[in-house]
Amino acid sequence: MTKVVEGVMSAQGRRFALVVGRFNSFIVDRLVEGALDAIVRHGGRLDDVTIYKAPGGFELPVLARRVAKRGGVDAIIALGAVIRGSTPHFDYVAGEAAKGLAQVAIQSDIPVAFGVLTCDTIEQAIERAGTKAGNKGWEAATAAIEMADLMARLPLEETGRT
Ligand code: INI
Repeated sequence: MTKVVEGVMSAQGRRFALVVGRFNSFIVDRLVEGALDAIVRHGGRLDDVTIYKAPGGFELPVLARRVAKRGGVDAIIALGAVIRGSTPHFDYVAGEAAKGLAQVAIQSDIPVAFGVLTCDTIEQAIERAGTKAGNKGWEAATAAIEMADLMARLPLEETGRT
């Protein structure tokens, strides 16, 4: 029989950190609401969630790295909104946020869910922050919940590797 290992969608007893870029806060605040709602609806407790706020998306990787290094969290949920302007600034901020957050997850062994909107227009961001296209904060939180459970099923001690 083939063995399948996957996480279940339960946040019960799990500790989460939200690392949040304050830039475009009118959008990002909706993502935070969505993420907290997803955690609670999956059995998690608001007391087990800490929200860390940075100026913008560019700062999220270093903040997530510090949070991961301090320990005590089962998954990190990165939330932000990068909206394209008339210069290439967008590409640098969005690119560094995505690359940096992926690096933090790989290096720290703590799942980092990517709930950073990268949109061409404010309308696209609004659509993804609790309106037509759902709430990407909610989606990121569900990925974090699943990954936290999955990682708990894969303890390093079993193999002795680090
Ligand atoms: N930060 C964002 O999170 N979203 C944006 O759309 C954005 N734009 O467009 O400039 C943005 N810039 C700030 C950036 O993240 C840093 O905070 C800033 O460059 C200081 O390091």
